[in-house]
Amino acid sequence: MSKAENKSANIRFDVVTLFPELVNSLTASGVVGRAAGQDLINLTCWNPRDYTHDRHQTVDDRSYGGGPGMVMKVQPLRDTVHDIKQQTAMNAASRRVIYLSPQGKQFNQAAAQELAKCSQLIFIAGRYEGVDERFIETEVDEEWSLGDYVLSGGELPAMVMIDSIARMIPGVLGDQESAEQDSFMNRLLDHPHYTRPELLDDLKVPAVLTGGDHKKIEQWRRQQALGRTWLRRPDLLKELELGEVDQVLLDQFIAEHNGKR
Ligand code: 21W
Repeated sequence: MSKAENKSANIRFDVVTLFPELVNSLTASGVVGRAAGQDLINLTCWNPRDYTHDRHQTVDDRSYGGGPGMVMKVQPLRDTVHDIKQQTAMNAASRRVIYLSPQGKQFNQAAAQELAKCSQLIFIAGRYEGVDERFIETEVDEEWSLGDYVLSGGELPAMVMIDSIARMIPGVLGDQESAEQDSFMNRLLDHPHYTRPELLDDLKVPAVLTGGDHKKIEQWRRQQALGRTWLRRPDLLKELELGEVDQVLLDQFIAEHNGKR
């Protein structure tokens, strides 16, 4: 077994944040809450303000070179990370220090899968204009972004990453939920879903779904998944090598749309 991999499946998330109550709310409900309750994951927040030594508990300072916006100081962040490593004493080979920032690589499902192999992830959530570059150089292993839109800090991105990574840990999802994990997930969009009533105003559930022919249903769902991906996310479809059956289903869908998106 590789030292760098988390085969015990258990994972701990440590989050360095000025807003621990915001991040801790992740464990109050839902899938992640249940996982924490079962000790499949551990989430612990660490406030860099607790690692300051001045009367005002200063964690930020003005930017060298001038301009508006404050920068997070190195010392409180560095002391926090060092204390986490000391107190938690996890195998350094299966531990990552992750800084959330708009300059990072864009997070996706493949990254979630890779990071779920670690046994400890230490997230640094920045506020203000971000952290002193020397903290990144000396303490950070990886820098991740959620995408090209502006947020107020790294807390929500850390929570998003923890949610998606926790779902990959065996036992976190129930049988019903984990059925979704296999097949083409994250390479193809999902098919439409319907529940009762069968007739809503003048809108009927597609007849194939109430007909009881499970082979037909499977085929219809597959075709809808392929068709919607063609309509809405041609970028995803371009990455796929479709099999013969899939190609026929998609060609039929496209023909029914007169070839137009
Ligand atoms: C946002 C800090 C923008 C600084 C360009 C040049 C973490 C984030 C964050 C934040 C600025 C993530 C500027 C997606 C995000 C985060 C806070 C820079 C001035 N822009 N993923 N100068 N989006 N954001 N503002 O915002 O900490 S991951």
